[in-house]
Amino acid sequence: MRPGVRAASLAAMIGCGLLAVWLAACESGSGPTESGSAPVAKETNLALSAKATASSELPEFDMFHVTNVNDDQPSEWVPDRGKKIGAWVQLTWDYPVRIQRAELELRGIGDRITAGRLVFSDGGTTVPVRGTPDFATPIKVEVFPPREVKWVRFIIDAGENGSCGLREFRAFGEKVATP
Ligand SMILES: [Ca+2]
Repeated sequence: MRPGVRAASLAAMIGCGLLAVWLAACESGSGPTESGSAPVAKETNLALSAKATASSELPEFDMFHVTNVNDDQPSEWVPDRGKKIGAWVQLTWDYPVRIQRAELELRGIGDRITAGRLVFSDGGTTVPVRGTPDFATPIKVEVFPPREVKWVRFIIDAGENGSCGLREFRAFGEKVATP
């Protein structure tokens, strides 16, 4: 083989080698990939479309209204101090909803709810609610199996300090399709 032809063949072999390395890198996952880029469905907080009612509101202040539990803001609902145990807050919809999870965001101060329960308009089993170790962590409640209801009520059974209340009462799920 003449020197010029030999050099051209060598260059072609090196080129093929580089191509093989690049292909191997792609196959091993170190190259560009689209895995993990699928969009994640966002949960719907049904509370934002519900009407909120409560057993009471703290009477001596004009800022702890029940409508604060589903406004997606740091505003707070606080029941009457003397009626803390057994106080309740309820979300009601004009249409049936299927609830699979609830979340209770506590007030950002030391008044901590330590126990409670969820009751539903279907009259079925009560779902117990246990408090979190600190008031900064929202209480998450799985509702399994999901409940098809028109309202859900959270009842306070125990709490620390005098003014237990909630920043937000969230209910995640979906609107039930009606024929
Ligand atoms: Ca709020």
